[in-house]
Amino acid sequence: MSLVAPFETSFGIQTERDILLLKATTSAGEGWGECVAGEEPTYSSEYVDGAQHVLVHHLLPRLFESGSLVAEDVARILRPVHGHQMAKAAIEMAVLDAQLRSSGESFGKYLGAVMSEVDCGVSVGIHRTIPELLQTVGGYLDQGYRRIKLKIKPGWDVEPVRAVRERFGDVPLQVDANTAYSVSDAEHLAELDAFDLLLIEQPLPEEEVLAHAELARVVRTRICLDESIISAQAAADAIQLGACQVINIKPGRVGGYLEARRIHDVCASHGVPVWMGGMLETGLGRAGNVAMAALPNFTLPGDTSASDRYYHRDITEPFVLREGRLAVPAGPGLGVTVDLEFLDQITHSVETVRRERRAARAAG
Ligand code: SMG
Ligand code: MG
Repeated sequence: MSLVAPFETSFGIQTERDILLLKATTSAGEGWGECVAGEEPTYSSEYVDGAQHVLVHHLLPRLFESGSLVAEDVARILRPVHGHQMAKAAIEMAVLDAQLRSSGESFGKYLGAVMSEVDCGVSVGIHRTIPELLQTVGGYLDQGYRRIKLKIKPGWDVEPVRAVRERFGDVPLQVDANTAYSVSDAEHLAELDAFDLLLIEQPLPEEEVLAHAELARVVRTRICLDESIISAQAAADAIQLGACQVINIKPGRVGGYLEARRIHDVCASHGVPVWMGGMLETGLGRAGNVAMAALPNFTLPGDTSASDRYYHRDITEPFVLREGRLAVPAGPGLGVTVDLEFLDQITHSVETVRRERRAARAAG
């Protein structure tokens, strides 16, 4: 799917998403999962073709071998396979959707949502010039977004932040470096303290958790971790080390909505606020993310933007921004309907993986 506008981060420019969807056909009914891995392994080590491979050859066979299961079993069954959180998350999401569609419960209700709509922010990519950036930010503010996140990298940080502050006053503002700095940049990053940012997201490489704690002693602005937080254990460790004061939760990055909820709970118990990240999801992933963003410790606006921020046409009914908020779907499961005709038009390939019947296996 083509993006409505190119999205540049410190690791490259994206103009489209090659999207891997997973449809689970279970005894309870059907459910959908969206794999958030990108085309290239640049945000993390996962990428969409690799995710498809590991799903087909390593994850789904294990799932099928385990016999009858519920969504709450998926992570444990897949644990022997290391990593591949985005692929695992897609399976768990599809199984959970099938389960909840059949029981009539919404994702929000199941996860523990306490709000019927959520405050939305928008993530603004690196632009060629500051006037172009200001035009984009102004357009999003006119649409009602409640928080702006600027992507930064060395050479595109203090000046764009200053320009946005000067033009748009005290709009809630934060930055995301996607690991582009090193701890020796601490003094430079501290220059951002002058702009009263909500947070600085993932300034250093994901494995450099201790260096984030060191950075936090030099920079006054709160440090938020994204790429580093791959599990609830990683979240607990990072908090204890003083490496972050805020956490960005992305279900895909941590193996699914159930682990994401554990991170929410760990953070809540430590008084650490969280917010919902985004991976340019379609209406499917957006539905799950918006539901999760309605949990009580999601106290900062998320990268849960409206469908038209990403795609001219979504594969579900579009999510529309109203007064800077999106409504949490209330219907069973994800609560959105896939436009199968449109999906069919934009689908490049379909691969079906079936559970082998025991008789067939016995017959060789
Ligand atoms: O979904 O609105 C969105 C994108 C939010 O900036 C965003 N995501 O590191 O937080 C992040 C990036 C990673 C996605 S790059 C494809
Ligand atoms: Mg990020």
